[in-house]
Amino acid sequence: MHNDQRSTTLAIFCKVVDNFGDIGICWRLARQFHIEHGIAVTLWVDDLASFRRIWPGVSVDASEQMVDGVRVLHWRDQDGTFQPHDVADIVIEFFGVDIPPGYIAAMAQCEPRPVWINYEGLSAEEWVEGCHALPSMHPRLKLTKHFFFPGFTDKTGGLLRERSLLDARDRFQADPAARAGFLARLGVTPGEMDALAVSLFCYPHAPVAEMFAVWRAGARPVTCLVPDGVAREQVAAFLGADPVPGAAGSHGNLTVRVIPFLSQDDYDRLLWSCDVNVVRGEDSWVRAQWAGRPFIWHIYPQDENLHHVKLRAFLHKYAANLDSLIDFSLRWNGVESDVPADWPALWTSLQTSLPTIRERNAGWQARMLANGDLVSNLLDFARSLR
Ligand code: TRH
Repeated sequence: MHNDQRSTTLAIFCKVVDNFGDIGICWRLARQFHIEHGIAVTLWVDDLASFRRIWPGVSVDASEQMVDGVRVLHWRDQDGTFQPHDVADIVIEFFGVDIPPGYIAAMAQCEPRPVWINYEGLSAEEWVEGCHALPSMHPRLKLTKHFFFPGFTDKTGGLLRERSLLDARDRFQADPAARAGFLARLGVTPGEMDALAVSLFCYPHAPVAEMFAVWRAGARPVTCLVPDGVAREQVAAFLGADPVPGAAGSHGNLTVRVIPFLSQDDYDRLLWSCDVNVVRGEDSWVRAQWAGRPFIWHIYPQDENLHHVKLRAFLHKYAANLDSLIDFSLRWNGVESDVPADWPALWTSLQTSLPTIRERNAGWQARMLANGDLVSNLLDFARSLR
């Protein structure tokens, strides 16, 4: 961004919601800006313990630390005075978090002004295209921020995807020994690997007990791999034991195994290894799309069931005519209907469609690839504003 020799600087402000929401996306953004574009990134984050869960190299006590080349600052409060030289060339506020007022005042003194981005949530709704890249003037200061929306079309910011992601996935998926070795490291036995493998990452209200009952009574052996802390109550009830990593139990045709909470890179390997992935929120949902395996999305709940609108918008784009996937996804997310959910029938129908869903995913990926990757798109946009 600058004409001098120093690299572009970028700051991301991230507040963790509901245990560890949003740090997943912010950390992925930070790493990619740094690794692929040589940008000096500072990540401000309020909850280092949550951050550490997805990236074990993080120290929870440090007010400032370098993590894989990214400067991480513990964002404790809104205090502090800042000078223009403290301000990054590009400032990203994540999901409209309030940047400290002193930092904003310093932004207004910079010449030229930094590019100020409000990074929004991913949605397949039609209105997103109309709002992507819109400016918003600061009410008092001579500053403008711009909305940046990830999305599924070329009129949005696209999806997060690292340059080497799909090659790494292809190599892994072409190598059965890599899968076997990876799963063995997580404690999965050879017998469990031969069953239909399902990874489970969902919010606590998902109908997990209902699915466990279906898989247990089903004709086909299922291994369900659950990272530590996910669906804790339902997993404990199934196992009849504390759901700590390494705990496993089988009833009928279902084995449930608790695995450690993985680093983001290993979590990708888990998605690449499984036949079906249950994912949630935003980042794991996008990773599941790139993994190329059938997935069920558990969307983050919103007031007045607004999330059901968002869910339907995605299913409309992604799963048109795949009724089994649509029906299962709506029920998994608590969309009510006149009749109670028939979980055995929903699963049987979904299972029959798995090969079709896999094919659909390949076409979907080709379309998403054509939109470019989000980080490159964001940088192009930022450069166009300077
Ligand atoms: O953390 P989430 O629940 O995120 C959500 C969404 O961003 C949502 O829109 C937001 O508003 C809500 O937070 C509060 O789920 P998400 O986005 O999938 O992020 C989880 C991250 O955890 C993701 O980067 C993958 C990572 N992960 C691991 O690294 N290891 C694991 O073992 C698992 C299960 C996940």
